[in-house]
Amino acid sequence: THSFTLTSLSAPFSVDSQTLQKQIDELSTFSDAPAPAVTRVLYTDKDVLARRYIKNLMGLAGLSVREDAVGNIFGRWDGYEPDLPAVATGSHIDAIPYSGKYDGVVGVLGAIEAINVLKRWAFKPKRSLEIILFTSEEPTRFGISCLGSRLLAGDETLAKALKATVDGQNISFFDAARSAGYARYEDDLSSVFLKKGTYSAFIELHIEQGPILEVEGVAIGIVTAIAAPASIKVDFEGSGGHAGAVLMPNRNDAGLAAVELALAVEKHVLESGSIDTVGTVGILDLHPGAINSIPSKAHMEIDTRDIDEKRRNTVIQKIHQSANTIAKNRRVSLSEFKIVNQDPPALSEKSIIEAMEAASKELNLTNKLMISRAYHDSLFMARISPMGMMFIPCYKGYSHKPEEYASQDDMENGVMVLALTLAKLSMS
Ligand code: HGY
Ligand code: MN
Ligand code: MN
Ligand code: MN
Repeated sequence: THSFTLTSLSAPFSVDSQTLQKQIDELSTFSDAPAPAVTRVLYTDKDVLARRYIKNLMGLAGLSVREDAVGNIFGRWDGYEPDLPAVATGSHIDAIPYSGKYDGVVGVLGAIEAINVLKRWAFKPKRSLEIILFTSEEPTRFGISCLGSRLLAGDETLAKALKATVDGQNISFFDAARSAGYARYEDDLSSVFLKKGTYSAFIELHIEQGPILEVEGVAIGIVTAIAAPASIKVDFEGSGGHAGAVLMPNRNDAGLAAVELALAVEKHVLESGSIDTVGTVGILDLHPGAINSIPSKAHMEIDTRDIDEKRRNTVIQKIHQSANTIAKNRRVSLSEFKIVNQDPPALSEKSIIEAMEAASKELNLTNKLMISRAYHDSLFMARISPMGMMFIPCYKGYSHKPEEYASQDDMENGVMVLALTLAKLSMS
């Protein structure tokens, strides 16, 4: 389906992987955690510095840069048929607390380098090529994952909810956005929604965040589907009291209710009967958080996913039932049980998978089809555009921690496949 190949042009087709590595290292210095950890949260000063760094590289690559009301950043290379739906690629540069410097970043800096590869190759795009830096993929600040790509995909509920959303320091979404220079003129975010058909394809390069490619010695992972994520916020409340003076029969310990529910999450996930069902409690706050005070409030946030949506939804129902049972048995109140998001999985477009396979073969790179257990902005871009994703190996599959690492060679392979796939899709 894609007649454009590596031999269609004669100029050198090569990645400047030294410069790419230098850029990865430089970007990682815009962080609120000491190296080698990276923390870069939406709309913070470090995030603004990192955005400036990326916009500068987009400009140097000859791209025309625009930003939308929430800070999704677009770098465009006009094709010779500029009215055709463009081909887009991109990822994110926000980093959860104490994480690594490759998650998301490889798909943004790698995309800019892919554009430079194509320019050095004297490629002329038919369909315009556009790089998207999604304003924030991680849920860190406002508890909403893929905030930028959900809005690009036209999430009206989210656009409304953001008017009443505050972060952990009670800063409103709009005040935070304005502090970073966004959302200055409008509280109505529908200007962010992309029209369907804006793109003929959206593809994302990302580290695998799993061990399979490294263990099997495969250079490129070609994603066929992205697992269905869900997150739940739960609050238990009890009467608290003195840790010494209140006798056990008279206690209603909110903390113990929360930890019992955390173990119930594990139980319900394991009883799903599939290795593809996962769940954890990544946030557990006890109030007042004093050793000798019985917790009067417990706030917990649950992340559960599965490649099978129905199976995942069954787990959520069981967790909800357990929360009610535990509250009753322990005489605490379940003051909040809020499903923050419960998203369907996304399937990759067959013709994009084929283009990626063809590109990998022409570059003599081993490749394999696989699912993505991590979610990505591609999960939401798939709602408004044919989608594809490719992975490169990362050290022991580590991610969301400072030991996260991808080798220069693996990044070079990923950028070559990305560049050649973009060329094929642009000429299709
Ligand atoms: O959590 C995720 O799956 C993504 O890496 N933020
Ligand atoms: Mn991540
Ligand atoms: Mn990511
Ligand atoms: Mn809460």
